[in-house]
Amino acid sequence: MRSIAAFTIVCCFAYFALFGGPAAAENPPASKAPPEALKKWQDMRFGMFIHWGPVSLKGTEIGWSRGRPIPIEEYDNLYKQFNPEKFDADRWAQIAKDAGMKYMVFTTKHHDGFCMFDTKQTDFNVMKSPFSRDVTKELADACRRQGIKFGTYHSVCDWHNPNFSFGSPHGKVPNPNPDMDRYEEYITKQVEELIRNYGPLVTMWFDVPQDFGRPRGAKLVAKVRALQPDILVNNRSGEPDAADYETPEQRIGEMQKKPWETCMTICTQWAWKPDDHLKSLKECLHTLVKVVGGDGNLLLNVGPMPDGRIEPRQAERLREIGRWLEQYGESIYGARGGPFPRGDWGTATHKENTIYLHLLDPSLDVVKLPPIKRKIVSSSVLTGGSAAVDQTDSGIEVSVPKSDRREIDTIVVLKLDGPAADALE
Ligand code: JFZ
Repeated sequence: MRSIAAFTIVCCFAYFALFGGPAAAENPPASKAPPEALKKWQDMRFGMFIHWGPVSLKGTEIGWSRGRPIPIEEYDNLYKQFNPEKFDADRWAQIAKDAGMKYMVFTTKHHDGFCMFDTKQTDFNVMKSPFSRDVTKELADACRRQGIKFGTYHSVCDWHNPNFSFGSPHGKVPNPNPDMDRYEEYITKQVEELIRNYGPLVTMWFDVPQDFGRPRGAKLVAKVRALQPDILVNNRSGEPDAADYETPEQRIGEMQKKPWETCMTICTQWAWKPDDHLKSLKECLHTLVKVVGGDGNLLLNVGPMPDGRIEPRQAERLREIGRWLEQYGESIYGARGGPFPRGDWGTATHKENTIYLHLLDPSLDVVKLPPIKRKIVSSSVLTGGSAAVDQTDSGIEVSVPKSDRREIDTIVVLKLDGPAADALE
């Protein structure tokens, strides 16, 4: 019984840490981003997440390794050695572009409180490191040059700031004299700096509000929207009802009414870790296809090295993804999920009168799908070869000769006599 109780407590901590505490009845209705801004973001489908900071010098997890295993004093002084001389914002933006990523979200402050931008609110920032360059500004400018939208990840919890309720390790140590009103003022001023000095931003990606609370979260989001009305805000400000999108983490989200974005590491750690396990091309592409098949976006994370490079093997994996998208991106960009729900056979995306069937299991000789109320007027195989497609009132059967099946994804294109969006009976 005790283990069940303990597990329940951990889940509650995790939920409140991620999304904030219980609802406050008096919360005003939350505003949202304009539909056209949301559609532009959804059409992009694929973005680069970057977790970077002086902690890359230790190769341990950003925020979470502060205090355990890295002593707090040592962790907080890492910035005094931070000098990523090989940092080249244009090269990072080029790697994102070559990967087929349409937007970038960069950690301007993680839970450790260190600011990777030229903030006037604290000296605990990258301008005070030996590198003394505003890497956020350089990245934002490089993204604009490369036609990539730029957004910021800004942790709500701040385990370095004595005014926040909790500290390291893991945000589980109550601070002796917290002042959340002063902390709210601090983070609000930083959010204003980010939007005014680095914007317009595609998104403000908040994280781990802990006990910041729904009223403060709602005020913070209202401030963000007042500064930039077309910005997208995620569901981790403290007020999840103010969110434009959900943020399933390290997992493929489910098809749902609310817009959503899976955030996932290309390795296992968010920040750089030597010899970390790198996901295969198949894992990365299956994740992307299944996420879009569920009508979500994928924010795929890299953790750059302490010398300023994105690890060459991670960059190469991203280039492989980009080469696949160059050939088959029409089934991803601007596509919506469905109309068929995902199955062991694979998943479907669609646009106007077209359904893209992503057949992800090459061992299947026949894929059987439920009936649709539209007529299939033609079919083809985007990945090459041929497919037999048989439509009856009881369903659709698709078979691709073994020689035409692709190891990662065989894409069968169905052209319909009407919109694909509501084709399912
Ligand atoms: C959060 C961060 O903690 C993590 O470092 C990374 O930035 C990710 C994108 O977002 O992930 C969390 C946050 C809270 C919990 C788990 C993962 N939790 O409370 O269990």
